[in-house]
Amino acid sequence: MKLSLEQTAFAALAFTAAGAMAQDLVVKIGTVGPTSGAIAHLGKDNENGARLAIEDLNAKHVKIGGKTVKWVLLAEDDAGDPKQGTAAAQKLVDEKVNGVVGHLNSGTTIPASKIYFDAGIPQISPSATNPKYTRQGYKTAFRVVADDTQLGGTLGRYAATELHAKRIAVIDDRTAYGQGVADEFEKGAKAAGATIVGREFTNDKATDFTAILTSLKAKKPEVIFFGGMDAVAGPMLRQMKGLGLNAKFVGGDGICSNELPKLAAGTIADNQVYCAEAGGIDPKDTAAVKEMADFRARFQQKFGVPVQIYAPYVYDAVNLLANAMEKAGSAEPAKYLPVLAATSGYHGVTGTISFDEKGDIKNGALTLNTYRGGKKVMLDVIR
Ligand code: ABU
Repeated sequence: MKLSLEQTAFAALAFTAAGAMAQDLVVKIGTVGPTSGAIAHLGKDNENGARLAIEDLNAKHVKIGGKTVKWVLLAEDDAGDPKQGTAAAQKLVDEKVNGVVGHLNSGTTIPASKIYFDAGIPQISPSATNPKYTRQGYKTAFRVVADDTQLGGTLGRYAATELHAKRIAVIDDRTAYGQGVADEFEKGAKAAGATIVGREFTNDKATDFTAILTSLKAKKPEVIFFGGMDAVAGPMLRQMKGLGLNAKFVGGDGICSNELPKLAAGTIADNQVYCAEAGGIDPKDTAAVKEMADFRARFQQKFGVPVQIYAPYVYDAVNLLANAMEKAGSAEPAKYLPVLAATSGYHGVTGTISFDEKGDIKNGALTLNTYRGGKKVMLDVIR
C-alpha cells in the first residue's frame, strides 16, 4: 500500500507521540543479590521475583503524576560479598535508580544500606534478616520479612519444646546472618530448658565439615542447629549421614529452599530437617493461600523453576515501591519516601504489609517447614 504525503506525515507524528508517551516517565528499580557463586539459585530466585513485578507493572500502564510509566529493572550481582555489595549499591546510586529491592544477604544489605541512605534512595530488603539492618536509624531502610530475633528465638523454643531436644549443638557460618540467627536460636533454646552441648563454626564457602561434625558427634546432640545458607547445609547433611550422626537438623530461612534436598544429594531423612521462612500466610486465609499458590504456579511457568524462598517477597517489595510512588504522585525518592514509610495494610501476595517506625514489617509471620520424600512440606505458620 502506498501512503499519501499527508498520511505519511500523520503516521510519523502518531509514531513520535506514541514513543513520547511510552517514555513519559522512566522509573528505574534496582535489585541486587548473589546471582553468581554457591547461592546463585537464591539470587536468581530474587531477581526473577523482581522481573515478574516489573513485567506486571508495565502491563498495567501505571501512571504517576499523570505520566505513563516505563518501569526498568537494573539487576546487579553482589556474589553475596560485602565489598561487591557496596560496589553494586554505588553503581545503582550512580545510575540514579528511584528505589532498590535488595540485597539478599544481611552481610551485603547492611553495608549497602549506608550508601542508599546517604543518597536518599529507599531500599526494601526482601530477605536480609539481621536485626541491625533496620536499627541504624536509616529512614530509607525497609524490610518485608521477620528478623533473626524472631526467627532464631522461635526455632530455639521449637527445638526444645516440640522436638523435645535436651541436648543441642550449634554451628554457624560466621556471616552477619548465620552468626546472628545462631545466637538467637541458642538464647531461645536455653530459655526453653535445652542445654547447648557444643558450638562450632565454619564459613560460607566451606565444603568439608568432618572435623566439627566428628567433635559434635561425641557430644551426642539430639538436634544440630545451623546458622547459614542451603549451599553449606546440603553438604553438611550429606557428611552427617556419612558419619552416622543421626541428629535432627534445624536451620533458619537461609536453608529453607526447595533446592536443599538436591544439595544434600538425597540424604535427608523424612522429618529430619526443620526450617522456617521469615514470612507466611495464615492457612485459614484461603483467598490469600490461593493467591500465593497462583503466584508460585505463574513463576514456575514463566521461569521453568519453582520459587526457592523469597521471590514472592521481592515481587511485593517492588510493588510496594510502585504503590508509594503512585500515591505520592512522584517517583522522586524524597517525595515518595514518607508515603512508603506510612505503608499500612498493603495487600501483597505474601500477605498484608504494614511498616513499623523502624521500617520493619509489623506482626511478621514465620512458616515452619520440614522435608519429606525430598520435598519441602509446610507444617505451620507462627506469629
Ligand atoms: N535471611 C537469610 C538469608 C539472607 C540473610 O539474611 O543473610
